[in-house]
Amino acid sequence: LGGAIHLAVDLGASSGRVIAAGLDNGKIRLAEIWRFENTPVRMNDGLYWNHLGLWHEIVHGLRLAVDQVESAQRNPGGSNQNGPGPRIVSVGVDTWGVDFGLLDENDEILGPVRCYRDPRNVGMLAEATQTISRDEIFAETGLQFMEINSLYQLIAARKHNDVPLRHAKSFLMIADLFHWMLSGVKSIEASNASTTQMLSPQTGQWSTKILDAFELPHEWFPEPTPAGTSIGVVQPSVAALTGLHDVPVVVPATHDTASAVLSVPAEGFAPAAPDWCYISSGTWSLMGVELPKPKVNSLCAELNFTNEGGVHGSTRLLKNIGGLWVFQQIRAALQRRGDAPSWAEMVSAAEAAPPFALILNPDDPSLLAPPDMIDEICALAGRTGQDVPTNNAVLFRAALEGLALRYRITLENLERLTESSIKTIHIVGGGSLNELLCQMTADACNRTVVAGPVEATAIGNVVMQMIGVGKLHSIDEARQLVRDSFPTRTYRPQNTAVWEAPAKRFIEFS
Ligand code: LFR
Repeated sequence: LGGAIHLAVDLGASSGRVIAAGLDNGKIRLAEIWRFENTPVRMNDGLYWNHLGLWHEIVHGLRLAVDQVESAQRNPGGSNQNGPGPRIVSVGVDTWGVDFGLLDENDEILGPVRCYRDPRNVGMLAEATQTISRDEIFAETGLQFMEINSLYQLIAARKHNDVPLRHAKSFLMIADLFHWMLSGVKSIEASNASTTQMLSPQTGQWSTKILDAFELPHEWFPEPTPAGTSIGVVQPSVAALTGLHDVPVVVPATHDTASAVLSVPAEGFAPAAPDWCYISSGTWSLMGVELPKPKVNSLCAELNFTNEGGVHGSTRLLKNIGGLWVFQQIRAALQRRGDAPSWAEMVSAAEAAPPFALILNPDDPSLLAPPDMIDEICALAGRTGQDVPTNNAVLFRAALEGLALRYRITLENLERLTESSIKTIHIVGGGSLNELLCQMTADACNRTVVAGPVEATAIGNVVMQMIGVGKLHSIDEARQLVRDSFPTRTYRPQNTAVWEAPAKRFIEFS
């Protein structure tokens, strides 16, 4: 890579990366500098993120990036030898939503950071609606009801008389926490703030009604910062560790889903009547449309869709679907049993397995954080009167078919909500590489699927930094660049009729 380089730290629920990105002949080029695991840690009854371990990996990855750039400056050569030498011009972090850290009056982090699958959140939605009704919460926030949302995590903390909560003076979402570690500047980026269920989708500001109802101090929540803002430069202590001297910290759309949707290679930005939808496919599948404004109405509440804040004032009307989590956790359960199939082996076993031997709803609450996914699926099969799977291939296939069936229902509901007809489904993220799942999606939904780019979250992070430094000027321009830079693969519906009966059974079991 030559010329201006942007460093994207992209943290997902199972791994993190430091990626260097730049333009080469008018195309984005990405170089993965460092990849590390991210695993929630169980301690006593709680589930946490190892935020210091993550920070350690981030610093290491940034140092490696600087080393590589410096070595390229010393030894110009390679594909960009005629262009200017490489130089790092910005850095930004995107992460999953809803989780947060708290700082005390001295700006010290208070305790470990909780993971959204922490069991203490269970029951907190019911608890919240004793204070203010479900309808009112929805009218204020436009967000789908999930007990993982920051609001319910805060209510859980209050109920447990949590010491960090009692001493808190600042609230930062996970990406903000890392931006603060990088720059020393506290800010809350808008797209991630919108996942808290404490923000108004209409104004983009914190909801006074929600904060007051739950006695959450307004001072914790500064005005949300728009994506693309330069909040400062890498602070000297971090520059000493990484070599990133005076490099601006440009916050991207810090919610990974917002970044992923930004890099969907579709034509147009936030159409009022969308004819395409997206699935950001990873640990979760986030399926929805991009709209010019939020849709906070009774149908949306009934179908439990969410209005999350996107870039440049757009709204992501979407549904959280259990995603590849079930598939990943089946593998983790097998690993504990001493068996470790590769992803490719799991997918080919699924392909060869008999179809629809088990109908599995990936959003069954029992699958959110079970101690052992295989035991839980077997128990769920029993509870729904289905044969308990006796071989692994049936489990693998059920995890993928269940997703495709859920996509089918979500698509119908999206069309009802937006009163438009969706012609194309864009699948971005890691799941876009799963050919079996892409074809199942095309068949179950009877729509054309366009798969790719796989690196959607990192690409969205990078293009927003490019907008932030003035290299790109609009979302349309960013998407054109994504289209020019990354190939996609198209899947046409083939075998659609066989999905009719399973779709009916799926609704019975859900
Ligand atoms: C995807 C994601 C979803 C959010 C979930 C929990 O990685 O960010 O958008 O609902 O993780 O944070």
